[in-house]
Amino acid sequence: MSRSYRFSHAITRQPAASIIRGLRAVDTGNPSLDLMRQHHADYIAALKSTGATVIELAASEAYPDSVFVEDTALCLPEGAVIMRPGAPSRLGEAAEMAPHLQALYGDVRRIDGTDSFIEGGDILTTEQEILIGRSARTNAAGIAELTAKLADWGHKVREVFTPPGVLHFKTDCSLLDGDTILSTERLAASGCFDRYQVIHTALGEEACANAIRFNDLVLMPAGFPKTRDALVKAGYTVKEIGNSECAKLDGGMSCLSLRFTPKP
Ligand code: CIR
Repeated sequence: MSRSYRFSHAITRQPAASIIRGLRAVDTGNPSLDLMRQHHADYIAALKSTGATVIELAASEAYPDSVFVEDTALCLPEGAVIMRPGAPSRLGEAAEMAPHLQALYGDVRRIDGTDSFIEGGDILTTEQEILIGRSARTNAAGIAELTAKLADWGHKVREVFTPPGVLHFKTDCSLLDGDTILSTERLAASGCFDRYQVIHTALGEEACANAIRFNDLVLMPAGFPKTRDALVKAGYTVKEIGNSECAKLDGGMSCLSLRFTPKP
């Protein structure tokens, strides 16, 4: 079926000038907005090159991290669920995404429990199940609420753990195809991917674990040659995208889009 990596649509949002106030675990300097815009354009061009429709939203200055649209929603074949980000400065971003998904989907639900926090970066959808990593941004109440809200769509949800000090579950892993995950060794060591084939990021290249399989392409951040070569050798068509500026804000390939095939 390949519903976890074949998509007709993506949504992106232009980086805002306020990105210099974006959240980061370690301050390695502010990103260059110009270079980030160039990388963002390359990213959108790569998505479009697969035949997908990309809905490009305008920058939202009120939300410095709003270029990282993935955290605002979970998009599935049956419908979409609006998240409730655990970062207070990002809470309002989710509501801003809702009307764009409502325009495309017949069923849009919301995480709305006041104790529930959950961000899309902690959710990995595979062909068989939805893995949700508990993290500093995603708590047990958020996972429980999402699990309940997905029940009638028939998805199997499995709670896993984001390693300490890692922003999101998908900071350390990506889906490559129906059976295969790209993962850092530290995350795979937790056993969460024991039922999958795993390709490890090369030692010292852990920062490229956040890639995306999008139709026939694997988009990965540029500058990680050993892992790139391993993916090419395994038969994937790899497209490298500059990520130096988003990386300063702990962002990678998955964060920059919502990927889905809407059901009206
Ligand atoms: C944040 O800390 O929320 C942003 N600076 C980075 C979000 C990255 N999103 C993602 O991994 N899905």
